[in-house]
Amino acid sequence: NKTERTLVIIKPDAVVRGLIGEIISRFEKRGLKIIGMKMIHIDRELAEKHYEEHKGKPFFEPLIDYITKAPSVVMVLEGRYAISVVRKMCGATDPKDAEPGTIRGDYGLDVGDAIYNVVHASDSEETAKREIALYFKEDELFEYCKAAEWFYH
Ligand code: YYY
Ligand code: MG
Repeated sequence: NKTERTLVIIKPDAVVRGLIGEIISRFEKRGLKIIGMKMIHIDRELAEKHYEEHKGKPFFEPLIDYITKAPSVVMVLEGRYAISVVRKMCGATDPKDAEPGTIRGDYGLDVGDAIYNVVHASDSEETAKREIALYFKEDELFEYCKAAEWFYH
């Protein structure tokens, strides 16, 4: 049993398509706890930091254009093995390869210059730590008990 925190971004394509509620709802129903959440318009500086591992790749500039094109909703989710569980819920990077039942497999398909794929999720403990710190200050993350926790503990 391991409790983890992970960063999720509801990307600009999902925001402008009106999918914020749908996506948040999936994570809530799965049992993940939202411990931080806000809407931000990611600027180029932050986008380049976030995606620094992809700097120099052919899709880097289109990716930065995409993620800065409209506001995003960023959130920190906490739960049992949250990092791998949330990655699985998001599905394969290219929506055409994502299984139905995943967020990308249910809501993505069209792509722009870059792969417009609805959501981002941290892929390891190390990246989760780095990405959470990129978007949230300590006092923007909250500890609270969900109503059902008495049942399990
Ligand atoms: O972690 P994940 O988002 O699933 O994929 P990454 O390989 O880290 O790539 C980050 C981001 O870059 C991806 O969500 C879409 C975009 N991208 C792209 O536009 N074209 C590619 N060939 C690979 C990735
Ligand atoms: Mg990645």
